[in-house]
Amino acid sequence: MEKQDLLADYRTMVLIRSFEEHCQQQYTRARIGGFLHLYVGQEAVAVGAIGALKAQDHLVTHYRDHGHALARGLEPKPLMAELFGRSTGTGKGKGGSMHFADKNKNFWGGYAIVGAHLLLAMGIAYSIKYKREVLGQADQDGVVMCFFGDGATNGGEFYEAVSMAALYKLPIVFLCENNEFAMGTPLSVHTSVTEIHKKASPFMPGERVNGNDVEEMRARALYAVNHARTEGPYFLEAMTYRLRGHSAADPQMYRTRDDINARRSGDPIALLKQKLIDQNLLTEKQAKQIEKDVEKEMDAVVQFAEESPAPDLSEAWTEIYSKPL
Ligand SMILES: Cc1ncc(C[n+]2csc(CCOP(=O)(O)OP(=O)(O)O)c2C)c(N)n1
Repeated sequence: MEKQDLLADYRTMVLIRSFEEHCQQQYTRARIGGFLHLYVGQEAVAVGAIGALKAQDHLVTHYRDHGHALARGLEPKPLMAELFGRSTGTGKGKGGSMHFADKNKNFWGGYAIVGAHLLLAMGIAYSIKYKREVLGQADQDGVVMCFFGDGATNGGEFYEAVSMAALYKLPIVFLCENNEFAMGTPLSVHTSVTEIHKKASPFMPGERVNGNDVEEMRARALYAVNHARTEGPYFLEAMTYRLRGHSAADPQMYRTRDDINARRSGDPIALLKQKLIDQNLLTEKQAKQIEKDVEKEMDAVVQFAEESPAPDLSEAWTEIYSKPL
């Protein structure tokens, strides 16, 4: 990777971390309500993998979607406004944390039902192939990247999605973020096959990658995306660790503070910072400046959300169905 790319990735990861920290603060102040699943500790997965996509590619994800949205280039201000339930939000304040989306970025959400979105992603991949091969639309060369957690691979939809994607050789990358927990249940307790990529191995090629290393993540995602575009589905299992609770309301009785502290050595932002410093691409002073700049940006982001108006009452029944009742 070029110097500029790694530094840009570093900044995006710091931005995601800061966005999440501000979400936590605003949740505590009751400015944000409902469920809030933070992405702290997993930033390198989104930044590495989504950076491998082109504009015509598609992104589908689950409820832990803030990092994915920011890595896809959605602006932090309308995202924060969405969390505040304001009319300037990406979904006019009607979707909230679990339903970030932006059709201009081919970012289709943000789904709350564990595993169900794998089938939606597979359906988008099917439509791309159908348009290209049956309707003769040669410009249809997009790839779908679908994010989900390790827990999601225990549901039937997972097998339906990988099976059909393989059958039709669909242009899709299945990206499992193995953060070692499904809510409070550790990996070894919720699944008999803990090397998650092996669950998909009868259907498609795949591999386990270090999801805390943004460079490795980008390199393997580029390979996976190219494979999906030219040959068919590919499976990536990104090993990472969730440094916060499952949601903002999780008392984390299933692990100790010492358990979490022991895993801070794998913090993807600290790892990338050290790598950049070792390679003389960044100094401590420049790193501090990046953090300061991001903090300043976030203050403006929160202010924008705070000052934005609530949706008009007349909006309560609009945009619920694609064809209004
Ligand atoms: C069908 C369904 N069952 C249960 C839930 C409740 N639930 C929300 S998140 C979650 C755990 C999912 O864990 P994982 O797929 O590993 O993703 P992570 O939260 O770790 O990112 C569960 C059981 C749900 N939202 N949908």
